[in-house]
Amino acid sequence: MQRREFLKLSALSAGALALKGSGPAKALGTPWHAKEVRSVYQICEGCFWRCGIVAHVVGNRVYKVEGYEANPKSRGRLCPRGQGMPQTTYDPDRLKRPLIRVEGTERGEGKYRVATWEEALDHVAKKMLEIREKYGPEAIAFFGHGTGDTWFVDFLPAAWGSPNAAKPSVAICTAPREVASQWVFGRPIGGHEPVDWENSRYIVLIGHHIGEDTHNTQLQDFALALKRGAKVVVVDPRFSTAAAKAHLWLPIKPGTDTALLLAWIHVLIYENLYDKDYVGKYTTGFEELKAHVKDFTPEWAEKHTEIPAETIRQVAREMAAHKPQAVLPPSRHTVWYGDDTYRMMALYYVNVLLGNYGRPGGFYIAQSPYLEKYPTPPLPLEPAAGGCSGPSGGDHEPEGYKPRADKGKFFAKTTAIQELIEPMITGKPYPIRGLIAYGINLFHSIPNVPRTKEALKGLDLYVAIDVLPQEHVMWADVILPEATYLERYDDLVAVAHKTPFLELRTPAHEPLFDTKPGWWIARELGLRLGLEAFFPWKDIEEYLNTRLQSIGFDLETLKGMGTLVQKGKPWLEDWEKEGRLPFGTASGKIELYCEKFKEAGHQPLPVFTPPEEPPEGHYRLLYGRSPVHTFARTQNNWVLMEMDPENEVWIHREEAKKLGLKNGDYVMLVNQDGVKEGPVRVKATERIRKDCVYIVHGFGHKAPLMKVAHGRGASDSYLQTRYKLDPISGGAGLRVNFVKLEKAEKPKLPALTSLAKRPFDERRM
Ligand SMILES: Nc1nc2c(c(=O)[nH]1)N[C@H]1C(S)=C(S)[C@@H](COP(=O)(O)OP(=O)(O)OC[C@H]3O[C@@H](n4cnc5c(=O)[nH]c(N)nc54)[C@H](O)[C@@H]3O)O[C@H]1N2
Ligand SMILES: Nc1nc2c(c(=O)[nH]1)N[C@H]1C(S)=C(S)[C@@H](COP(=O)(O)OP(=O)(O)OC[C@H]3O[C@@H](n4cnc5c(=O)[nH]c(N)nc54)[C@H](O)[C@@H]3O)O[C@H]1N2
Ligand code: SF4
Ligand SMILES: [Mo]
Repeated sequence: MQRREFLKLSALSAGALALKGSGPAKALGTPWHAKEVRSVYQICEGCFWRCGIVAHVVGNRVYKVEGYEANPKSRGRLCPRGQGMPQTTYDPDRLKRPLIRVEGTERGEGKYRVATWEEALDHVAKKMLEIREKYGPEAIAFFGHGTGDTWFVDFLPAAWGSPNAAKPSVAICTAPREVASQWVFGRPIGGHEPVDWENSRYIVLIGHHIGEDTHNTQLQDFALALKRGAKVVVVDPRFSTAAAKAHLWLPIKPGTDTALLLAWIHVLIYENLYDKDYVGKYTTGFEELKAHVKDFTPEWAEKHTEIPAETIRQVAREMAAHKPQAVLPPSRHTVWYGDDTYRMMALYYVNVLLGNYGRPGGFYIAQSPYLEKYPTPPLPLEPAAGGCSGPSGGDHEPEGYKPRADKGKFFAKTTAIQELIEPMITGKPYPIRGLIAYGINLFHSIPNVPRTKEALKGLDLYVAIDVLPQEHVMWADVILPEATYLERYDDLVAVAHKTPFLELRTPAHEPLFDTKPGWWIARELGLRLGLEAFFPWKDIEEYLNTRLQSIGFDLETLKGMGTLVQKGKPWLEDWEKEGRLPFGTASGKIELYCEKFKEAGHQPLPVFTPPEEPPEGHYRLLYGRSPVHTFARTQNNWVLMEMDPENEVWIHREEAKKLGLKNGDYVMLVNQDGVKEGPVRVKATERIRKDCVYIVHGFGHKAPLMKVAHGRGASDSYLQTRYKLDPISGGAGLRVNFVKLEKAEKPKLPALTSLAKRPFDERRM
């Protein structure tokens, strides 16, 4: 490693790792930079782009992480979050030992005693078995997110026999785009959006705020496309970072994108601008679509979207002029207004009319790398949580097992995490009495927090497996502190991509304190639950090695290379050479009309429903990302907080003036149900429409033990007491909440610098 490079970075991270402040004076040993530096291949856990990284370690400290050149997710670079993430491991506030809630105290009081792992796991297992005895295995729900969720939401519930396993990254994120993609193309979009940025000449972003949404290589690709001269159009009620780079910004009225997309379909078809050969060869249902959009003229769309008809027409013509190298990438967070599957269908149809799916400059065809599971006896249930599949027929329901508690509420097979809260309260359709929460932020990720709190209060068992004393964690009966990403192995990560690949997480050092990796916790729990047949491996290295042997590989070799890239088949051409098409739909083609939706009582073609208007004096609450934070998981990381210490509420300058507010003032946000959040700083700007306000998600922590995060900014989640269920995908539309602004005092908070300097004391609880 280059010493200069190392020092450059360590100037940032050595400070971050609180080297100087580690307690009372100690005799000076060998300086860290004179010791042996080890380097291991790791995977960043800063977000779910999951960049391959190299961690440089001295003793029990990672001093530097860098992007791994050979890894397709990072290509040698990291986003700022990835650079700052190691601080999580050395956060003085992190969870350090298993904790059991003090007997006689209520959930939410936050009174705990330290326990051994033995005692904590025995306690959890005993309670789980009692619940199963009384109500059946389905009465325990498993919620989780993160690289380790494979153990807790995929494997353990399937072995245990509960179909109630769910991730917020589905029903509160990707469900509409995945379900629509399954029905239109018979393929998923998947974790890595298969957009061929490299060859794209005309890019239309709907919402999708790349630049604030900083998925590493996606942002790199977007920047390179701009550099190559691709034209960019951004449709957003807010002048986002991407809009600032675009050739055209369309400040659409929130919630009316489907009208815009239908009008684009209209222009492409009725002005004969679409790719006729492509449509003829690869699609079914074109005539139905054509008839459907007959009246959806740009003039019709103008009334709803407030975008001039001429502009709508002009963009459609420009897209067509660049086809097939014109693309409308799907955004990721697609749960907006409750009719989101239709919006995503319409978005895919525009792409198809441009002839870009499976063609350079459009979408490539992503494939998963090949790898076998570790051999175990057949699991009683199929893992349910990742369920993003569209076709809803044939749910796998083996005899003796109940269907998921949200079944029948919507059309697709997707698990709707927010719909599993209700049975915890009402006992309907059957009781859910226990919850295992792994790496999910119950109060920041699931809408209607009061309801979630009510549900937690009534449970017989609530276990949190986490790394931080987040508010919801301090409600649990038993808190199991996981080792952080840098300290553990996880299962192999298999990424569907243009070049499918596998990546490995190797521990950089031993877990600090009395923390344990997720695989160990899951296995120890499994053994106590009588599930030993499903955990036949003795440790994780044996498990990983056996899986790798299924592709003629082994763990030692992968440890030395981190990422294993396979060959893909990205273009339609590649498939046609083999005499087949990649579409997994019933017809084997791209479907522009969905018979199955019709049979189920939905519309077979995308329809537009105008959104509800804000009540008098209220604004629609929009939300998004900060480039240096991830959800509500990074606000206790002072390295990142130094760059962005609080969120702001964006409001149009004229609206602010009307309310007597100026830049830098503080307000409370009060939602339609009277819930108050804040105080939060005002950003009066021309960069947003007058009918909405905007905040970054993830702030407004109410967890006193998270000393850096506590009390800074406002939470969008607490203001989302309402959501609108997408009846097809089960997605929870969150943009149906309204707020007004009330003047408030600037909060008095300790300076961040004073918090950053706290010692990292290994003895603290
Ligand atoms: N730095 C960072 N990056 C992240 C994440 C993170 O936490 N931090 N999270 C990652 C994850 S999991 C996800 S899902 C993605 C989310 O990021 P995206 O998928 O890009 O999210 P969107 O919801 O499409 O984008 C939010 C934008 O939508 C705009 N918007 C609001 N309402 C409307 C509307 O009605 N119409 C239109 N056209 N636009 C509207 C908002 O003003 C905002 O600019 O980000 C990913 N990247
Ligand atoms: N209001 C609102 N809700 C949203 C969104 C929004 O924008 N606004 N976004 C939605 C989207 S797109 C998504 S993908 C989801 C994300 O949903 P989550 O993944 O639930 O979001 P986070 O806030 O990152 O919460 C992660 C939790 O895992 C813990 N954690 C971090 N690292 C580890 C680890 O290594 N091990 C363990 N065991 N725990 C760990 C954190 O302390 C935290 O408690 O949220 C969705 N919900
Ligand atoms: S995009 Fe950033 S935070 Fe996400 S995995 Fe990559 S480096 Fe980490
Ligand atoms: Mo997401």
